[in-house]
Amino acid sequence: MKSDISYLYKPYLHTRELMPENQETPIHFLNERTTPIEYIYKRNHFLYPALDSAAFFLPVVGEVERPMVFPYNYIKSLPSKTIKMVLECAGNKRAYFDPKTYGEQWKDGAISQVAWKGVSLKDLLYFTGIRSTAIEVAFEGYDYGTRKDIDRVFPYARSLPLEKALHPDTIIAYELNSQPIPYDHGYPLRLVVPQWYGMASVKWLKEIRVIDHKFTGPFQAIDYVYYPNKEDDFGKKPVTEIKVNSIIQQPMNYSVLDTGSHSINGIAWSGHGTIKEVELSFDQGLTWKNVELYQDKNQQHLWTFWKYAWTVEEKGEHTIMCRAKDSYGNIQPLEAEWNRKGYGYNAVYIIKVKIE
Ligand code: MTE
Ligand code: MO
Repeated sequence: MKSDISYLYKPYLHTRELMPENQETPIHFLNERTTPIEYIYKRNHFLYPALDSAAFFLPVVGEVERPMVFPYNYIKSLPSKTIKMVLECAGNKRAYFDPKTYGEQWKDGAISQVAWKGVSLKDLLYFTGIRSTAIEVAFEGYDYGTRKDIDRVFPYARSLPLEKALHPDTIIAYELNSQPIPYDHGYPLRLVVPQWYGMASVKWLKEIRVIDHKFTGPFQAIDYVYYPNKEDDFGKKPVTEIKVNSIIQQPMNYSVLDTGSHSINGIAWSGHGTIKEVELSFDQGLTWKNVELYQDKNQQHLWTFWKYAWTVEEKGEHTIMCRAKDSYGNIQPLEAEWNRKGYGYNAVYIIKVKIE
């Protein structure tokens, strides 16, 4: 009799750093539409913050008509919105940049697909009103720390231009995958900004401040900026929307396979529109074959699963390339746009397999 030992087989997060905690989703081994909470990647700049009861009262201040403090329970009583979306770190795939760039050497797993429930930020700002002087909204988290290039203790904080802050899908979330947001993902209240890389979605919200100037905290003015040059800051641009991207989940890079038929499958995503096409090339990019896409009716903010049935008889090494195209015509380039801090890597995904 065969006994079922499948319970022994399960993936784990892949640790890149422990303090602060930075861990990848085991993305090659998951096919759920919603990443289970224990497999959601973690990206932290500081140690976890200590929270007290003040964390259940969210102040909205600055260039507003009526500064207010919103209690957690009151926020939960307002009309809610659920947003299912890709959460991807801007540093995802940094390890593939050539020349190498400093920072966490993320491979493919600084990405998850999650469901948030919360209140549109614009609904809270409706209560406070906004002065005509306002140009941005700044968000501060409870976590803080120091680092060598900055001579003060500073919190994790970022801003959004007014237009993005007022978008109905920009929410103050209190649930993740139908439960209160776990502590490590931003309990009790978290800003959630679909379509933008993860750095925009500030965890452990302490304060929201409407401001009449450009926010210049380190996580806005120094980090999360594309610097195209090695030495100078010429041509710098802020990191915002998620670029069109894809991975082959299976087979794994450098695996050894039998001749015959194999399923090649993976995911593709974009912060700009939806995925329109995923293509594979078996001849170094000379010709491309369309693969089958598996999409929901409302594919907005979600990744697309794709699959291709590959039959191979020729033994030896094979290169498989994968690229996605979104509804705005953005397509993954052969070479990623190199930048000093290693953000937004989205070159064509390439694996090699050996057929024996
Ligand atoms: N918010 C706070 N307060 N502190 C942080 O370090 N990291 C940001 C963002 N929000 C961060 C934060 C970055 S860079 C990413 S990619 C996401 O949170 C990661 O969210 P997660 O840890 O829930 O996956
Ligand atoms: Mo990130």
